[in-house]
Amino acid sequence: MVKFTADELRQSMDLPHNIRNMSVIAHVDHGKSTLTDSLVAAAGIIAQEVAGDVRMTDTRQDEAERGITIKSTGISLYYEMSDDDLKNFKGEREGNKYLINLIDSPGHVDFSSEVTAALRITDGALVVVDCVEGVCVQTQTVLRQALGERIKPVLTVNKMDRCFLELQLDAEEAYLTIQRVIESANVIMATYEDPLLGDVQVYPEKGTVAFSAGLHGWAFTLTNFAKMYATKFGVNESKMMERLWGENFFDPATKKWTTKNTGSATCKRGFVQFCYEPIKHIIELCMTDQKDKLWLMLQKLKVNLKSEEKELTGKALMKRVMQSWLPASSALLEMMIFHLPSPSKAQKYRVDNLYEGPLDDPYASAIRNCDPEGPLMLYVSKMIPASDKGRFYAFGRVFSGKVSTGMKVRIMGPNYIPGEKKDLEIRIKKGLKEQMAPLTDFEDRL
Ligand SMILES: Nc1nc2c(ncn2[C@@H]2O[C@H](COP(=O)(O)OP(=O)(O)OP(=O)(O)O)[C@@H](O)[C@H]2O)c(=O)[nH]1
Ligand SMILES: [Mg+2]
Repeated sequence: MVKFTADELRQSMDLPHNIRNMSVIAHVDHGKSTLTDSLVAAAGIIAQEVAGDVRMTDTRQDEAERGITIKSTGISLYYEMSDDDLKNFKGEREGNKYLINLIDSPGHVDFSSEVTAALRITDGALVVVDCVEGVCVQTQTVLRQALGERIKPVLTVNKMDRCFLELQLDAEEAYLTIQRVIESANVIMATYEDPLLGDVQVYPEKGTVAFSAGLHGWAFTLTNFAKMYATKFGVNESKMMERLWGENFFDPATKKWTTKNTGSATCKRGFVQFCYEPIKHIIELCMTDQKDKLWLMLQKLKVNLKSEEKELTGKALMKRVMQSWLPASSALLEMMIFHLPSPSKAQKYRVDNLYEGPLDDPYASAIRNCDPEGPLMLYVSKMIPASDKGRFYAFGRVFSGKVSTGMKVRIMGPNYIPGEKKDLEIRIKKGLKEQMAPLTDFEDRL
């Protein structure tokens, strides 16, 4: 059942600090639409059991038939986070209710104009990379495009189940594979040093990289595991996260952390010992039907399954167990809320990219301040044909002011040049005359 009402969604639009506008970008087939399903399921729009299979954002018949995304699809999701989830969040926020406007984009190069349209109206991007295939050519292209638009990226290393089930990599090999994937994404990001955007590279130890298996609905960031182990090792969570990545090794025999492998048989990398191997163990217990051992493990992890779920076997059991232990939605939401900018924050620096007029005029200021009382500034990123011929729905984002039916709007086409009248149209819809006010001063400029 949908976990929010239209009213709640509307109210959350008034809290700009609690909004994230983001796109999901990647090379074709790296699992964007499948992963998006987990987020859609967490908002209650589809059931958890079918998440990953229905690909909710592939709405068109040709998309469903071909199993490929052709058009970008936007979806607004509303979540209530717990105080505990947000306890380490240092940024501005107003309460615990969050609105995520997400656009699932196509990865195929033929449809890249859809990605361009999506990027302009978002401030953050979830970059999805298949852990086996790595950073491919279209990942590079869309990542460059995103950075050019001053969009802040976070990364998820996806299809992690392939490491366990398909390749059966040993843990250290898997670590090196994942590390290479992250490094190759960072190589591209490092070339986009932008003082306004800050460091755009991603780091597992800072929580800007997630590890996911969209098909099975699970994902984690090192935050998840740091929370589990911080008390055990008597350190705070951020220190623990650092130990769970890179050259940090632990030997249970001596109970010592080192920055080099000591060569002892029990000395292993933090990530391997505390993240990868526990997951591998649970997956093996599910796949080999060793239920007694599995229940014991789950009890320790405080994961409760319903009795009918305990009857499942094999992959179905693994999917349910992993979904309950490390729900993809929690890890991804946390990463998006903590590390992607809100419109209030992003519009301060993105105004240069968004507005071609003088940057000190009232329109630029309204965008910069994400001002609901300012003049209406709306960017239409695409036109979607309506069912009656010749009519379209305009899909876009309001950067300032408020939009409603009956307003007089000045439409600046793609060839419009500030100060000229080319490609400019004024449309007035009947009714609501008083709402024209914010736009009349717009005319004075021309
Ligand atoms: N093993 C595995 N397969 C996955 C996973 N996620 C997606 N897939 C499979 O990968 C294929 C592509 O998934 P999609 O979600 O359509 O990928 P996409 O990135 O949205 O593709 P486009 O939008 O067409 O670029 C499908 O066959 C999925 O079942 C995963 O976590 N693990
Ligand atoms: Mg897709």
